[in-house]
Amino acid sequence: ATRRAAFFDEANYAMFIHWGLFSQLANEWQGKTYYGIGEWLMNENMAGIPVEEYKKAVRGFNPKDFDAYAIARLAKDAGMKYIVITSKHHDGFAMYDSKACDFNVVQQTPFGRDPMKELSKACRELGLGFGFYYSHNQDWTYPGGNGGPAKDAAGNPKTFDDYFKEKCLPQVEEITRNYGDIALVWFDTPGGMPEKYAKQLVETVHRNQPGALVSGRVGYNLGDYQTLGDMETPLENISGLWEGIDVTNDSWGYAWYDENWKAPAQVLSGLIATVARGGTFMLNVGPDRSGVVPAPAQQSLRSAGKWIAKYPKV
Ligand code: FUL
Repeated sequence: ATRRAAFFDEANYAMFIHWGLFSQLANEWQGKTYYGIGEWLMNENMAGIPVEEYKKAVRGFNPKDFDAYAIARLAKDAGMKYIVITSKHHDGFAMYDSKACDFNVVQQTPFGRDPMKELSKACRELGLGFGFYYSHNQDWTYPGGNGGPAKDAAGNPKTFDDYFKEKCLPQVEEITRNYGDIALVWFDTPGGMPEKYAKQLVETVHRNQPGALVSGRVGYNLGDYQTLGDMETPLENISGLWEGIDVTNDSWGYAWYDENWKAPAQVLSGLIATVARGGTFMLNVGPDRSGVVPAPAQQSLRSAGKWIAKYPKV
């Protein structure tokens, strides 16, 4: 635990990446734009896309300009120390080569590559830490997942336990075994999921990755550190290990219309407000339809990074 904590304490600035099938839809469905956080597009509060329809969208997923090294270099230039990326968000689509569930980037899209292999390698080569976001409770497309269908394709009822055993746990085994050493697993939105499942996930991560941290959002205070609310800037010192998370514009996942980019000074004020109060700061970017981080976000991060580079760590 000490080794894990030391990493977190020192590497106090990170790149968060929300990237998935939703990035290609970019808040647009059947010609209509839905405003809000892009990765929630299929949810009933936004476009309300039926599961079968959403699954068909994989045919258009081809972010052919994705360049893992370009993203890792951007994080470096920005002064960041590690990258945490969505391996599976609430929509259930795995952005890596998963044997546990075929609703994944390698098996079902024209893109056909495993971008997580590429990015984990690039991070290792450039000396950056690498971690995965994994939505453990919400899964809107797998039967039995929270927010997902209650029955499978054959009409059999499915429970959360089915989803957990068939998909969630096997996928967490995959992301903690197949990508080398990882820095952390960022579970999210535990909701009403029973504690025994959260416990099993924590055990799995720590068994496969003794050096990796588990985010507080795994639930039941079982994580190794606490995360503040989304886009929350702390107003006072907080004790223990904790992180603040924010966006470079308004959405986590890429939204075509969202141009509300933070200027370099805003990026720095979020970082300073968090780090000065004892936390670590994770700032999000959402690669666009072609797999590239939008240019204005790149510019802000790089220009903030130049300022950071001028002041050596004490
Ligand atoms: C949340 C999720 O529901 C959002 O989509 C996003 O991933 C954010 C970081 O955590 O609460």
